[in-house]
Amino acid sequence: MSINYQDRIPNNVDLGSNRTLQRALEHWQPEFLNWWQELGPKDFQVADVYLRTATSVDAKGWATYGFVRMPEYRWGIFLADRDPERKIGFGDNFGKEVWQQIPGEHRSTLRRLIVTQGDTEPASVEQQRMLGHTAPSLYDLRNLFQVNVEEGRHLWAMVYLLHAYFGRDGREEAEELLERHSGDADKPRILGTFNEPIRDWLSFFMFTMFTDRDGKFQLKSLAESSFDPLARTCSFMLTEEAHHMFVGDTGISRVVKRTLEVMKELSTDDPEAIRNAGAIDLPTVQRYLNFWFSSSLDLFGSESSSNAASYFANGLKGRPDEARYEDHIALDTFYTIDVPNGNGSTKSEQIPMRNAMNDVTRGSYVKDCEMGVTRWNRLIEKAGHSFRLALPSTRFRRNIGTWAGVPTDPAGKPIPQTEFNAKIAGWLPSEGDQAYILSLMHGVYEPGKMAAWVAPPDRGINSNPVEYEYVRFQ
Ligand code: BYC
Repeated sequence: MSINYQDRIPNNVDLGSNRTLQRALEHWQPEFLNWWQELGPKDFQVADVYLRTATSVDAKGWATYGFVRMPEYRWGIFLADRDPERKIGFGDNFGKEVWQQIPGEHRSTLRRLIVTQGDTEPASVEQQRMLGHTAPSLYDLRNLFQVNVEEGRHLWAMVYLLHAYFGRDGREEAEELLERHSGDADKPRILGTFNEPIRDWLSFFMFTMFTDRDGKFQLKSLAESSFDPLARTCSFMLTEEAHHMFVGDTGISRVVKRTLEVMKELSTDDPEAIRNAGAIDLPTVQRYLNFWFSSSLDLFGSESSSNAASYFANGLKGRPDEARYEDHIALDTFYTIDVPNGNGSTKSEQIPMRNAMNDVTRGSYVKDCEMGVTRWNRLIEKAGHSFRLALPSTRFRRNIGTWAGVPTDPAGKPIPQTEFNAKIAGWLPSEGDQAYILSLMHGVYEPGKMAAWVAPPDRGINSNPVEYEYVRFQ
């Protein structure tokens, strides 16, 4: 169904035909806007920002670009078109009709999954709210705001499901999504990474590279759900998510590129000299990468998870790209995980495949992250340097799962706690690193100008030049 922009809430779900639901969402809308004003991007609400807005949900041509003030962005409800032939793709009900309504026995579990997904969206906006003050260029400022408004829309996507399918409980959950806040001592966001502060743009690029990529894999898993409205909304969210990861991936590439230019100019790889020239030395990039990648690994949950097994059995949450697997039942198969053996080394353990679904998804995620690292390393190699960026092991610095609290080095080798305590400061951004990175953060708002620590992008947005005035201040 085409998108209706005449309604107060743009939608392609024929919202006008369900007055009760429409009224409930229209009641939530001002609460969302209040939240946006209070905890959304600070101080840029009257700027005209060159943003894309969804105009249709098909793969091509869904976006239209134009100058919009963020509070006037048309947040709405967009689901990918319904496939009337779609069948359940995995688990105990494989091959049966997908559900247009929620079976009573799965109500609370699905609600929990939708709330957890929904909670991350406003959380990320809250985490990033101060970054506009220190954007390295207008191009980057615009990208930040694009990411922010789309995360706001992803919140709408989950709130629509809560209102439309979960009655009063759903409406209460929708309110609470605006009451928990990132880093709040009393009412924090649900998942760990979404309570970490993002004070600088290197962290923002790491977050959009690694944490938004968790979003990609979780949304892919939910796009397989037997609950068809959830699957359809996640399919469309994925098309928006791609740009967020692009911002992170190319952001880190641009940091590396600039550092390599400075290394060439100065003929040195000495971090001190590189910092004196206002760029970010590669070991510091590695420490930020270690922090955000390891935190994001926790977002996949435990290696062995009875929650994951029951999500899969009941058809609530599948594997990303489930169709690529041969066996969609996964009942009599096993999966091997490495676990600590308690003596400073590891042993293999076989667990039922269904219990391993979190780790299967994490494995696909790690491969996807590796492609980015390979691209960055190619730049370093081409510049003639032997330094290589690397993903730390999935055992390193974990807080959730089999390796939670187990001291290992970045390569995943178990080490004594005392050694870990002595070395961890060198593996993660130190206070000195953070102070240095923060010292580089200054807003650069002249069209085409870039901060000295980051190279310009290869191209602008929507065929516009990099020098385009992507944000116009009043
Ligand atoms: N922090 O069996 P377990 C995105 C909890 S990002 C805190 O190990 P399960 C985005 C877990 O909730 C994608 N708690 O794991 C990115 C459970 O608690 P309950 C967000 C954690 O349940 C950037 C307990 O530990 N979407 O979209 O199999 C910008 C034991 O759970 C953590 C989703 O996450 C953690 N890291 O899987 C904007 C999809 N990890 O229930 C947006 C929906 C686990 O016993 N969520 N726990 O109280 C899920 O599918 C699952 O909840 C998880 C965990 C994959 C997160």
